[in-house]
Amino acid sequence: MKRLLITGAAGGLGKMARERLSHMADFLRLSDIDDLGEAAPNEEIVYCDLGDKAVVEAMVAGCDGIVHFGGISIEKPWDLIMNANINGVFNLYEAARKNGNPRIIFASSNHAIGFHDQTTKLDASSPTRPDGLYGVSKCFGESMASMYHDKFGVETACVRIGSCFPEPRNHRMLATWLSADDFVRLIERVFAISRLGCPIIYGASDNTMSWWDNGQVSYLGWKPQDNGEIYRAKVDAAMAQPGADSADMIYQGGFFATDGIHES
Ligand code: NAI
Ligand code: 15L
Repeated sequence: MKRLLITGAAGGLGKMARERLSHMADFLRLSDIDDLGEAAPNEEIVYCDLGDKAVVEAMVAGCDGIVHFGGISIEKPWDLIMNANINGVFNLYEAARKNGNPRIIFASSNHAIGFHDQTTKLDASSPTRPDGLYGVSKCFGESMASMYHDKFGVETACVRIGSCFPEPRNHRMLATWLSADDFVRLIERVFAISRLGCPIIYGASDNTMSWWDNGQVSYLGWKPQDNGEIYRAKVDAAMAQPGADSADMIYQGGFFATDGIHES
């Protein structure tokens, strides 16, 4: 690619992508509302609130691919979610439609299906069961991606990311963990494959404990290689395993499922 856009580049995953994806394009265009520091010679920095349609269009112009990490990433008041994850996603897809249909990775979340219980195995056809307003916004993003694919041919990988941190932080994340290495391997496949379509992909490593089946996207050729299980002893030593009646042991989305509406 000539130019790959990374939104949310000041965030946790955006910083990882900034470090790890420079081999994929001549230029990385990095965008956020937060500080992005100095641009390296192969980087362009664009400050952009995703809720601002005109600025989003300028941000997307000239990009051949988009890794869309920008937005509200946990449960928050609705006005924040609406600006970044609802209006922002619409603005991004309109900008893509008007600028040559760059391929998109949409950072969806396990919280789109977080109300399913942990005994249920899900695949790409399973119904969504969002566990909060944030999860609802991710279902909206997946629907937006689907419509822009069917109607306008914009291709998107909707990645229902589990928990992408350096290590699993609790017992639930032994199942939901996605290593940065496995995520980078997935991003490489998404941009390498000739026909992507608009698949739903569960973003998890090859964890021994697993609730998700990626069989329907085997055509991507993505083979996660890491396994959260190697951290089990460390997690056990750091904290007691929650009781069987705890949200973290019942719902795939863990405590998000029992969290209330954040009014302010
Ligand atoms: P983060 O919260 O660290 O980064 C999100 C970035 O988006 C921040 O730098 C923030 O400034 C920016 N942002 C927020 N509102 C914005 C707006 N209105 N306009 C422009 N930029 C705005 O989140 P993280 O962990 O890096 O996640 C990245 C994406 O992946 C998010 O969309 C999140 O929902 C998704 N995700 C992440 C998971 C993880 O385990 N890290 C799990 C599931 C989904
Ligand atoms: C998410 O969607 C969040 O962005 C991230 O911060 C974690 O909470 C993750 O899900 C998770 O469920 O572990």
